[in-house]
Amino acid sequence: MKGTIQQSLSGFYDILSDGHLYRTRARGNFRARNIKPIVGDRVEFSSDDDQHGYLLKVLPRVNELRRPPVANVEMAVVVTAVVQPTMSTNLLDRQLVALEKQGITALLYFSKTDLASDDEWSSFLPIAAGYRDAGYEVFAARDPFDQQQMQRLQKMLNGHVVTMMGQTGAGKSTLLNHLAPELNLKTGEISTALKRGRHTTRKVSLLRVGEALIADTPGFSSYEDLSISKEELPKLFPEMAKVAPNCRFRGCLHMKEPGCAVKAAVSDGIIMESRYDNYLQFQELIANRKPTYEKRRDH
Ligand SMILES: Nc1nc2c(ncn2[C@@H]2O[C@H](COP(=O)(O)OP(=O)(O)OP(=O)(O)O)[C@@H](O)[C@H]2O)c(=O)[nH]1
Ligand SMILES: [Mg+2]
Ligand SMILES: [Zn+2]
Repeated sequence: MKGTIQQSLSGFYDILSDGHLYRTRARGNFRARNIKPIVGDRVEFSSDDDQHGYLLKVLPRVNELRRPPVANVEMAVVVTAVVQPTMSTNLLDRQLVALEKQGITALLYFSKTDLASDDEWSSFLPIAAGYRDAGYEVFAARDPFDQQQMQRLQKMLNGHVVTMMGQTGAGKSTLLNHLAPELNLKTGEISTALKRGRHTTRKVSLLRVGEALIADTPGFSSYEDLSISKEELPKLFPEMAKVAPNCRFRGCLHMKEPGCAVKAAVSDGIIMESRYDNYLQFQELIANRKPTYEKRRDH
């Protein structure tokens, strides 16, 4: 049988298969082969009855996040509050770059839209449109829990392993509670889910939200260390990558080069200025962190 590990706890692996949960133990020499099954893993298992069984084989991983350890994450819901705190497109773009780097599809959900004044809302609208034009799926209804929006989001998540991302207090748990009220997640306090602290359990689990499996966590904390090369960065901005073939020079970094199609697209209002500014700032970060980057690359 095949399934997905939903939870791992002291030697047991709970495997979800066709809506059924099986509590299994690993059989065979996973440790000797240096394989540690983690949540999100697609696995083969045998079962003695409709509740128990043995984990036999971990199928090849598409990707693997370290913190928290989750395999095969295909999607991330990036939750960003439009107000409270003031929105930072810089932080959002960092998260998007990190996700692009991992090959994870980002869905942009904007929370606290109900708290925005009419003025704040009007200045937010072009930002939402900009991300949509950049190629991202955007969820930004005036009512953050608008039923149609919730249905559209749930539909996109179904069948996938998903991680939540976003600043603390952005509204990740709140959103999940609206998608699946039975979860009853704690909100309004720092979440300790999946973090290995002194007082937290070593349990790592994915939540069942409709037909999706979701990690309620910031996901991975690679915001600061963009271990990305300067040549790679422009490829992680999809809207820039799209027009880059029209730049005069191949390998154009869209900085000082003449005949740059990206800069032209920014001037023409086709690419968001904030995205381009953040791009330049990330390039600067990369330039300043070059030694660290090269060291890391060795292992
Ligand atoms: N009015 C309003 N309040 C919201 C919205 N989203 C979240 N909140 C409130 O913001 C606070 C923080 O929300 P949480 O869902 O706990 O935030 P979180 O992203 O899970 O935070 P961490 O678990 O610490 O990472 C809570 O008091 C929520 O009720 C929203 O869309 N509108
Ligand atoms: Mg939370
Ligand atoms: Zn260019």
